[in-house]
Parts: sequence; structure tokens; C-alpha cells
Amino acid sequence: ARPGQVVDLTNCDKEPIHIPGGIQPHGVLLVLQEPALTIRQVSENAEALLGVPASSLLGTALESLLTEPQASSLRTCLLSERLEDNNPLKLTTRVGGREHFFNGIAHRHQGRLILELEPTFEQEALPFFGFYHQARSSMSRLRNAKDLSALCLEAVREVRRLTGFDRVIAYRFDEEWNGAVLAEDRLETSDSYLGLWFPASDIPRQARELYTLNWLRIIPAIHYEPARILSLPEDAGQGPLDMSFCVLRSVSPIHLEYLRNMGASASMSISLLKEGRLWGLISCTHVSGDKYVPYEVRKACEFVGEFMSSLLVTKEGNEHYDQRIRAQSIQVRLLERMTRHPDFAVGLTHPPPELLELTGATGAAVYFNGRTTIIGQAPGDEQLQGLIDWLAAKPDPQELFCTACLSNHYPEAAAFKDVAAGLIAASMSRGRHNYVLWFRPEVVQTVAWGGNPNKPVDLEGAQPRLHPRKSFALWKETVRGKSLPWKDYEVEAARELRRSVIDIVLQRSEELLKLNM
Ligand code: BLA
Repeated sequence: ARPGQVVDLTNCDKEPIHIPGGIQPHGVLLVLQEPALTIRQVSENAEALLGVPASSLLGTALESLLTEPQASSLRTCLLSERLEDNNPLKLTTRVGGREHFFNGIAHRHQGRLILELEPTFEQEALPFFGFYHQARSSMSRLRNAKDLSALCLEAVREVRRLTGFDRVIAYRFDEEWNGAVLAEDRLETSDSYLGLWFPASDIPRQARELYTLNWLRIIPAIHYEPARILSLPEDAGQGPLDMSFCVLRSVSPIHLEYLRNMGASASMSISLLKEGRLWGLISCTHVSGDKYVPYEVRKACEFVGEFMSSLLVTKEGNEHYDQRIRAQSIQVRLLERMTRHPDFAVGLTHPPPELLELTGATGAAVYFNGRTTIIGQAPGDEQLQGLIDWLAAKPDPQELFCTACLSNHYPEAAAFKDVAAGLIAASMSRGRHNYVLWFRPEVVQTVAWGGNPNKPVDLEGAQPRLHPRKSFALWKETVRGKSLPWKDYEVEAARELRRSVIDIVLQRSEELLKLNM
């Protein structure tokens, strides 16, 4: 946010993070005018890194900073159509007899040629063969991962190996853009984030849009003073520089505060895309000081993200495939027991976990001929009876009634949302009211929150500013009374079980009829 602009819960996703007006000061940003490569804009930290004050660079030609042979090859590179293919440009500046080495990262956006210079040391780059072998073995590990979890784990290990971040996690968005940590590689002395969920507002819409366009972003040192971008006076009316594709783009102050609250000192994240849509992130955080990752290593990390992205369709497809197979084998065992056992309810509920596993429920009730058998967590007897009466009296009885927010349909359910905010109710016979009910608790109860909620809220500044931790409170309100959604294959498994039970019931009653004849 710019000075005077207050970001709050209602406009969090409107913060224009692509035009922050400044950069992170570990590099210098230049906007060049073609063909002479005149410096039209430059970040105010130029003096610290180049040895020339920003104000005296404005209006001059970039070449004056460089040694002559470089200047002409630079011009060839920069003026080419696909200038990004030449990144990083290895540049040496000479000012007052002192040489400085840089990686130059160039791109064109909205008709502007932007060159970002990151200081470098010769020995920093991965040797070519090292990179090649690493990439090859990393590709085969990712490709051979047997399923989605294995793929995520290989990827976070690979990124941690490449960079040395204290923690690397793989993070997947759900339908509402909340995220869950699927895999982690971390310092052994730190707490695990595995399985934790984070609310959608932690990574707002406009940030997700930028991350769909860029593979990687880095914050090497969160405690920085942004370096403003200075322009020639005659360009003053041009409006702020769009930094959507800049590697030095200054970061949202809200996010920096978020990282401070997490105890992080540096951060990097890599996008994971599935069929062009942001699927998740590989998110890296460092707690033990600044963490600068050289350009070549970042490219190797991007490569891991890009390659993992290309594998998501098959590996995630397999995930559901495995779950379906598992549901089918449970189904077979349940049916076999039901046909053997004169009392269905017993067949269905022994051993108890199988009926729950079938749909991923935490509790179930089998209501058969006026008798109820309960497994796992379920509403109390009276609450259950009330629910069954309500189901039986529904004006539009369905074979399968399925909801992730029962209290929307049946307000009395608010009283037992801790065990049954979500419900699948399968009606097992016409006329008589026999049901199998599956329950899931309110999502706030099941989902573990990863932002250290017990930590006292930091002092807020003089301006009423949004504290990132407040987003969790907001999120809790939006999910109040709701369970995690039932997945298609879980609903399908309930439907399948219903069909089989009805078949068995019919078969038995026919047999009974024959006996009685
Ligand atoms: C950005 N938030 C991000 C990013 C991550 C997270 C990974 C990408 C930038 C980066 O790589 O650091 C969130 N980081 C996490 C999570 C974990 C983690 C969930 O390590 C879990 C382990 N953030 C808030 C609120 C707002 C907010 C309330 O909590 C808005 C009001 C904003 N987050 C926010 C913004 C960005 C962001 C604006 C974009 C930062 C930028 O690119 O400029």
C-alpha cells in the first residue's frame, strides 16, 4: 500500500502489489530507452551498488557504466526480440577504477525495457555439469514418484537441497483457495507444518494472479527499506512502473508483517500450475537470517516447479484413482459381511472404521427398523431422532441427501456442528425410514491452523492497519457451521453402498416371501 492508503479486510485483495513504487534493495532497477539505452528510471539505491548516485545516472547512456566490449554485446542482446533468452547477462561495471559484477535480468513490459542488476561473484554459479546432473536426477525422482504425496515430498526435498532454506513446504489450494500443507522438508529443530491449513486471505487474489504469470518470487531479507524508483522530471506524469514481471519488486507490507509474525527472515515461493491454473506453491522460509538465492539456483528451482506442474495431472488423477479402488474394496467387504449377517447394522458397523473410511466421515449412524447403531462421533440420541424425523418429513425426499452445511437446511443442526456440520444421508428403503448417515464436524474443528494463534497479537501501528492474524478470525467466520466438502468419489461411494444394500434387502424379502408361501 502507498502511504496514506489503508488496507483492511475489505480491500485486502485490491492492494496494487504490481505497482509498489519501489524495489527490494539487493539489486538495482533501470528502465532503458531504446535504441540508445538511455536510463529513464533508476532505483534510488544505485549509488550503494554501482557507485554512482541515481540522480546523475538519469538521462545518461547505460554504456557509460560498462567496459567497451560489453557495451556492444549488451546492445545486441537487449535489442533482440527474445531478450529473456539471454538472461542472465553477465555484466561488469567500472566506476572510478572499481569493478562490480552483476547478473543482468532483462525483460520488456508495456513497451518498457527493464533491466535489473543483482550483484554476483564469479564462483556463485552452479557449474554447468553439476546443474545438468542435478536436473537429470531430479527429473527422474519426480517422474518416478508413485503418487501425489511422493511427488510433493521429492519436490520439497529437491528445492531444499538446491537452496538450503530452513523450511520448504508444498501447499495445495482447495476450491475456496484455502491451502493445505501436503509435504515438508525442514530443519529438524523446528515444528512441523504438515497437514496445517491456511485461509485463502493469506495469499489474496491479485497475488495469486501474479503468481500464475511468474514461476518464482523471492524476499532475501524481510527487514529492508524499499528503494524508490526515480524518473526524469519530464517523465513525471507517466504513472507508476508496472513491476508484474520484476524480480526485485517490493513486497506488500502486509505480507512482510505476516512473515515477521511467523518468525521468518526470508522467503521464496515457486508456483505450481495445473492446466494453466494456480494449483499450489512450493513455499520456502528461512528463520536463521537473510537468504539470498543466486539467479542460476532460482532457475533450477523454477525448473523443479515447472516439471512438477507437468506431472500434476497424472499424479493427482492417480490419487483419486487409489481412493476409488480403496472404496471399492471396502464396499466388497461390507457387502460380504452384510449378506452373511442376519442383522445389517452389525454387518455395516463391524469393524467400525470401514464404514467411516468409505466416505471419509468421522462418525456414522445406521438407523434400521427403529434401532440406531452409532460409530465414531455422532449427535446425541434426541438430536439424532430429531434429524431422522426431519429427513423423513422432507417434502422432497432424496435417495441421497448431501451437504457440507447442515444448519443451512436444518437450523437445529447448529447445536451439534462440532460433530455433524456435514452430512450424507442415504435412504435405504422406500416407505419405511431406514438410513445410513455419515457425519463430519465443522471445519474449524478439523483443520489445524498454522499461524501460531497463541502468540499475542503484535502492537499495531499508528494507522489502523490490518494485522495478518486477523485474517484467521475472518476466515473462521466464513467457515462457521461448515464441514470440509464431500468429494465426488466419497458421495459416489455412499450411493454405491445404498444400491447394494437395497439389492440385498430386496433379495432377502423375496426369499422370505418364498419361505412363507
Ligand atoms: C503473499 N502469502 C504470500 C506468499 C505466501 C503467503 C507463500 C507468497 C510470497 C512469498 O513467497 O513469501 C503465505 N507463506 C504463506 C503461508 C505459509 C507461508 C500460508 O510460508 C504457510 C506455511 N496476507 C495475509 C492477509 C493479507 C495478506 C490478511 O495474511 C492481506 C490483507 C496479503 N500475502 C498477502 C499479499 C501477498 C502475500 C498481498 C503478496 C506479496 C507480494 O508478492 O507482494
